[in-house]
Amino acid sequence: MKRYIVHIDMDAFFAAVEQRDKPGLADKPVIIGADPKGGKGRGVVSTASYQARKFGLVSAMPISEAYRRCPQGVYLRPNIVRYSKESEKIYKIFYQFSPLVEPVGIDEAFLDISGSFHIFGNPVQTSLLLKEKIKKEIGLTASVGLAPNKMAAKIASDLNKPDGFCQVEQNKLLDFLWPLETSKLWGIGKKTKKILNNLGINKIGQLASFDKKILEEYFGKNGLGLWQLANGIDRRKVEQPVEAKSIGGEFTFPKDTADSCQIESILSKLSEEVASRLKKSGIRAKNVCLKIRLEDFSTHSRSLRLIKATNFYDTIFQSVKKLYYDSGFPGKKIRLVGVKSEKFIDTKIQDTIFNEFCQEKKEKTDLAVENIKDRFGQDTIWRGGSLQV
Ligand code: TTP
Ligand code: MG
Repeated sequence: MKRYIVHIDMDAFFAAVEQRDKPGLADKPVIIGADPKGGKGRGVVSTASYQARKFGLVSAMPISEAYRRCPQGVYLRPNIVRYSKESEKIYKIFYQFSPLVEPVGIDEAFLDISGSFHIFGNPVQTSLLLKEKIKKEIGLTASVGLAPNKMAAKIASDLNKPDGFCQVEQNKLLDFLWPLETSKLWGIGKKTKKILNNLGINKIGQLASFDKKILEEYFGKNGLGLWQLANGIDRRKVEQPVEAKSIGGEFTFPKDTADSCQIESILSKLSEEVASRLKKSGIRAKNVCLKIRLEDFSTHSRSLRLIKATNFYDTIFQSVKKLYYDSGFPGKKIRLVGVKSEKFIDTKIQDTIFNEFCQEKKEKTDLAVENIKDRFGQDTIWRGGSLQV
């Protein structure tokens, strides 16, 4: 059966929501990200409206550089909660067009419409209707790629942004791919691109006609994968969501710090968040990980395998504290810390420690704290360990 895969990606998503909601911003260069503080701010650009992109602004650019390039821009802090709510509404529309939706990000998904396009007409009409519905009901524009596979659909959605549409038909797939730079292909980052360039490969067409064996020598089994993609072969299915593989959070200090009190306090808050999300998801984690970014931007991670899976704040906090003090970084200035839990098991599966009295007590305390927060707000109750900052 012929496959029709749609890749849809909202245009300048965070900025577009602000432009829609705040009067007077529609035609302005709008930058969402850290506070530029008159050019002295730290942090990066989350996204820039298409008007701001004319000044060369892109995601992940230091906010100070963005300010230098576009001081007249409107700089706003991100409001993730609002964007997530919009994302939920947008995803509801996706599901009206196919049950087979693979979320890629807050503003981006694959839809397999092979079995559903008949309801709306043909695949092109379905894709255009999807775009139209989002514009009408949400007030935002999206760009859509329609192709026989995921790789080509993803490339196509990016080609005519913003408010773009691009169809790649099966019999024109190679004509579409081969003139493009190899970096357009999935999985080709800077490192791979450099090796390919050294082999004299710049365009996808050159990769497609290159000796498979030599590619395998350079890239192992990925070599064959790259060659297949270049030849338009991509049988990956649109995968419906699987459960999250990790739950975690990060914090960037306003000023790099070596103060262990401050660091512990943030680790405590992050551990609390992680424990709360684990409990709400009905899971426990076997691994706890600590991420540290030093002032020189080098990023380090440490992880601990717990004897018993947990969703207790105390266990998570004690574990990350231990990871921090064993890491060799106490005394060094830290820019960012993160706490992550992974390797989940369902809480319905009992293990011995879960029934032990002291663990039950800890769980009851955690639940009581959660209930107070849910009823009276996140800031109504704090743990002793979170109070130093
Ligand atoms: P993208 O879809 O990559 O970017 P975009 O929607 O802003 O622009 P485009 O029209 O090119 O699709 O990311 C979606 C949102 O994710 C984006 O609006 C802001 C956020 N984001 C970041 O916070 N940091 C980043 O580095 C990137 C790439 C995105
Ligand atoms: Mg987008």
